[in-house]
Amino acid sequence: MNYPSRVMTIAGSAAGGSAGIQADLKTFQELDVYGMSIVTAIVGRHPKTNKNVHPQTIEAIEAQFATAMNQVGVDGLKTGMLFSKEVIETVVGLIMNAAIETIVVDPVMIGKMNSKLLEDDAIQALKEKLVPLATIITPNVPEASVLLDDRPLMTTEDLQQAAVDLYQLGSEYVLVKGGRLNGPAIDVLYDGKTVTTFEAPRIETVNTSGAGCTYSAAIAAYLAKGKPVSEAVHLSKSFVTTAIEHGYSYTDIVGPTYHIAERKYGEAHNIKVKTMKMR
Ligand code: PXL
Repeated sequence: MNYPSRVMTIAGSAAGGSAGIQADLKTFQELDVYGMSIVTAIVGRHPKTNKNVHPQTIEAIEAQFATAMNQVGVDGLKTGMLFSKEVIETVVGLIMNAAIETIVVDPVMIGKMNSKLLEDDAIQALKEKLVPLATIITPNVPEASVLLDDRPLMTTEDLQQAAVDLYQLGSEYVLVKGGRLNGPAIDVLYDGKTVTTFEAPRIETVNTSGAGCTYSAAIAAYLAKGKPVSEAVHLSKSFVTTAIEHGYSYTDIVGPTYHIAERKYGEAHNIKVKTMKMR
């Protein structure tokens, strides 16, 4: 058989189309993998009540998962917005039952519009139950800080130490993304022995909505296609950097990245990669 690899996202629906499952599916399509989506919550601000997170029932989540597994099956998985402890525990059960091995956990906590995408009492379940199943976790600076009990993270050296410490939670790899620091966007990958940094130039834009979703979706796609983790991160960093470079906005609200950019313009970003052994 020569079909595209199969990648599933378990995440929230972001109505504006820039983040969440919408960003994941656009990324999967660009990278020529077959995308499936399990919606955990629908994010959309109601004009009157301002309520903006509409969690789905456990039954709905399980039914979607069963459908995708029966109809297609899976070579790789990414998780995004999971919202509650209950959903995390459900997802852990589903992953274990299905014996899924290639898992990218993007520990989504807060959206760019300040939507709360993970409840406070869910953080412990995320750390203790889901992260140990992960091939790789991909926290940004605020997420890494929360996972380390509110440790301040200001420099690339802080991110290296954070990656080393987060490795203790039990994932095979940790990628701490430095895009929120000043200067070049330097991400730190750790596998228990070696720290690898991936550096892209800073792109002056506000239109980065869904960049983190896109990055972790790309990593899941490349892993499902059989790339080793470090190469998957390298290729995905280039993919997301090019998408950010060509980001745009239709309104005065932070806009999406341009998922098509790398293919359309045929330009892969030159990412500087450095490795060093840790003691
Ligand atoms: O970008 C993080 C994110 C993830 N998932 C969903 C979101 C957002 C940001 O708004 O809405 C569903």
